Amino acid sequence: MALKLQNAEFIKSAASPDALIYDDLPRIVFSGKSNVGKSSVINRVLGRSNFARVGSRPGKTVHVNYFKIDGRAYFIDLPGYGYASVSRSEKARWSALMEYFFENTAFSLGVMIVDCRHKPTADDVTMAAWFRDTASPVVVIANKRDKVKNSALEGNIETIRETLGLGATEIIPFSAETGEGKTRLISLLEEAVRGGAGA
Ligand SMILES: Nc1nc2c(ncn2[C@@H]2O[C@H](COP(=O)(O)OP(=O)(O)OP(=O)(O)O)[C@@H](O)[C@H]2O)c(=O)[nH]1
Ligand SMILES: [Mg+2]
Repeated sequence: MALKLQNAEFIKSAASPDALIYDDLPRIVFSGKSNVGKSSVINRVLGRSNFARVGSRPGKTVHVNYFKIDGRAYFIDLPGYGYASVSRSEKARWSALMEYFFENTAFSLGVMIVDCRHKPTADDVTMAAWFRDTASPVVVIANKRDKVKNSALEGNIETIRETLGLGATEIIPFSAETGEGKTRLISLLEEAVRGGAGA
């Protein structure tokens, strides 16, 4: 049965490990640096204009946001990283929460979002390694593709692949603005949910 992506509800924002959700529903995890477009990608996939909030103050909240999709899966919007003016204590809180999350959370699909225009940052490289260590399936979204010339696309995708050490991991050129890449991402999301629980 197709996943009714419009049927999405916000469940909660978890600020600490004890607030993370561990039940039987499959989990799909969205991660990327602050302002890369995590919320915009989720909104595009759900066909909603501002459901996962598109941030006006990037990097401000260190929360793990849970959305329940069609009563069948969670989309998890992880807190962004790499925002320069975040305080040292907030950065420490981010690291502790993310370390706990990645060590204790099994998921059906990791959706790692990077900026199609730029070489991935050192933080992106760390995040890619965390995903790799989980051994869960991962797809990389090269977002903001609308801002990249066609002639530069292939080279940028290759740079992303090499910098993150992705091997054969799929990279989808994506635009939350135009919807490019959405059909492919949705088919991977459907497959992940059909595949069952996070474990
Ligand atoms: N041109 C273009 N702009 C985009 C795209 N995706 C996101 N944006 C813009 O990038 C900015 C950040 O988007 P968000 O979705 O809030 O990014 P985020 O990763 O959720 O940010 P945080 O939650 O603060 O970490 C917004 O101004 C979006 O409109 C895209 O594909 N193309
Ligand atoms: Mg966001």
